[in-house]
Amino acid sequence: MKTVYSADHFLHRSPGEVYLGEYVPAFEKPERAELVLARVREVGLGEVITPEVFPLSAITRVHTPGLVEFLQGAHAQWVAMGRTGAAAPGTWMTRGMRQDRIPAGLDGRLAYYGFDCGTPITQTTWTAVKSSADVALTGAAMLSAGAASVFSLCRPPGHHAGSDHYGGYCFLNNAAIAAQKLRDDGARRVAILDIDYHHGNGTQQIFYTREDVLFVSLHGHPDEEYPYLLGYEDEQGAGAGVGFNLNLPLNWGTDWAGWSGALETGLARIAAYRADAIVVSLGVDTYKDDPISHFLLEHSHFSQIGACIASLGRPTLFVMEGGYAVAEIGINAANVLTGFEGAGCRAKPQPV
Ligand code: SP5
Ligand code: ZN
Repeated sequence: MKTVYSADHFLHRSPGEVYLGEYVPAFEKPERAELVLARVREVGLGEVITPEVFPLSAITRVHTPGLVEFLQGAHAQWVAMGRTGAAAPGTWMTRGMRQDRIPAGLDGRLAYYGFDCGTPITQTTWTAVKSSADVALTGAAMLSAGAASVFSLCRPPGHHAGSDHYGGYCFLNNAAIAAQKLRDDGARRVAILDIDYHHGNGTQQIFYTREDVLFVSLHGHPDEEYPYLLGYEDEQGAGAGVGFNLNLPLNWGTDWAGWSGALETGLARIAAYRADAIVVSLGVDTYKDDPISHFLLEHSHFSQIGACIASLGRPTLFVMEGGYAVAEIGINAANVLTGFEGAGCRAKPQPV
């Protein structure tokens, strides 16, 4: 399996975030991608290639031009107002406020487009964000050209970014952009399997009314876990998309027994859907020692996850998302990929 990677990811480095009431070093940091890349090389997964550059029109297939222009220009406007540091919101849109009018000023647009303050925009963030989307798009193009599997080593991650909002360390939704590219290249049905610890609220929102992209997500229960307010089991899609959104929320303390049971349910849904291609939002923050998460998966379980996904027998694009146990992120991510290549799933989903 080839890996797509861009060193431009270094151009996004969050100065820090508020965690449990304290300002702490950012969990989402450049070392993450470097350690995944090092492990990919160590296990001999395959060639590592740099991405092609795609036009913004590939991004605005799933994001509003307003969000894209905002992300591109926000930091320059921040500096023009005489400010230093990174651009971040201090207030947010909520119930009873105008949702139909985008404020002209920068702070208003931060409040409109952003949904947390852990996703700061620095002077060079946009270049990193664009390269991450290009890493995903290049992987999708390789799949369209006949590759059986590709690993898009995206950073920053993407699955919390919706059509017109960003947050959760995510600015553009790399997996959604890739899924749309696969559709535009001719795949009739695309399934997105999101195994990051957090609910992929952005991906769900982007495809919620569509039947051509199935969204299946295993994640911390929204009653107790970020991003909250989305990811409940009764969210099954709307309009033409009814039945094409499957949330499998799991409680804190979920171990392999509980998690793998949900994976089996999710894979069976994808098999029944007869997807032409699969995009995996690959977060490894389900690991037992992840500093911000509460599931209990171990190294060997990540290999089994890869093998189970392989049993679907479909072209598969892996898109890197979260994972903050940095010392072990390479082992966990690469185990999914080598598990996929080696196969050997114990609980095979039954294709219909
Ligand atoms: C891509 C991705 O994994 N984004 C995750 C963003 C999570 N940011 C907020 C972290 C808040 C942690 N919640 C506190 C739980 C206390 N144990
Ligand atoms: Zn996550």
